[in-house]
Amino acid sequence: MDNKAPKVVLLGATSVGKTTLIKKLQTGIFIPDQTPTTSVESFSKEYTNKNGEIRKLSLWDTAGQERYDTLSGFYVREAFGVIICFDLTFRKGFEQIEKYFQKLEDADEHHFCILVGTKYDQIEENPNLRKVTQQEAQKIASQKKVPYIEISSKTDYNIPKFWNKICKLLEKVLQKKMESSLLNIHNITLNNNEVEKKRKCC
Ligand SMILES: Nc1nc2c(ncn2[C@@H]2O[C@H](COP(=O)(O)OP(=O)(O)O)[C@@H](O)[C@H]2O)c(=O)[nH]1
Ligand SMILES: [Mg+2]
Repeated sequence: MDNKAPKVVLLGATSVGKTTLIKKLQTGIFIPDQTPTTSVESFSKEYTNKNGEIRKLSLWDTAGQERYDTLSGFYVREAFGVIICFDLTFRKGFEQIEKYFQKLEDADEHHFCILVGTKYDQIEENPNLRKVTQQEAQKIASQKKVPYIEISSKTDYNIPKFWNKICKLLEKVLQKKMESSLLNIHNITLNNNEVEKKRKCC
């Protein structure tokens, strides 16, 4: 575990493919039939930003079962980014994504979020398996003001695009955090100067 790299947390119901996606990003391989995640696991991955600087982000896998909800909430609070996953072939799971969006209310002030529809390969193989249309997922994403992307860890569909997207979103968050901490330092300096002025005049 890398506690220094900015945390990006994956959320979503059991079996949507969170662990498989993380392993795919980690190894480049689709490893089917992951053992169910029962705690929180993480791994760090490097990326190069547009200025050519090498940065790291830490992806945190969570368990989808309700009994782990408090635990995942704890990680969301510290997260710089949240990836909400749902399975494109499982309608009921999609109907539950609101609860993951609600967790964001507890998140750090500056964070990003992205909505991800998983297992696109199954739809490519058999379009009848699609249980959530692109339009309705896009509509929810637009309402929540977050990007939406459909991916497949199995065929690699949109995986590089997804990875680039989260790196860019993280860069924006880091920029905002830097600006806000500079602003805080500026405010502290201003306030101190005010105190200094008052002291001098009294
Ligand atoms: N066809 C297909 N199956 C997937 C994909 N991603 C995950 N799976 C399968 O979905 C099941 C649950 O995946 P897992 O990563 O354990 O889900 P998690 O509970 O969200 O971590 C496993 O059998 C995976 O092999 C995908 O992109 N395509
Ligand atoms: Mg898992």
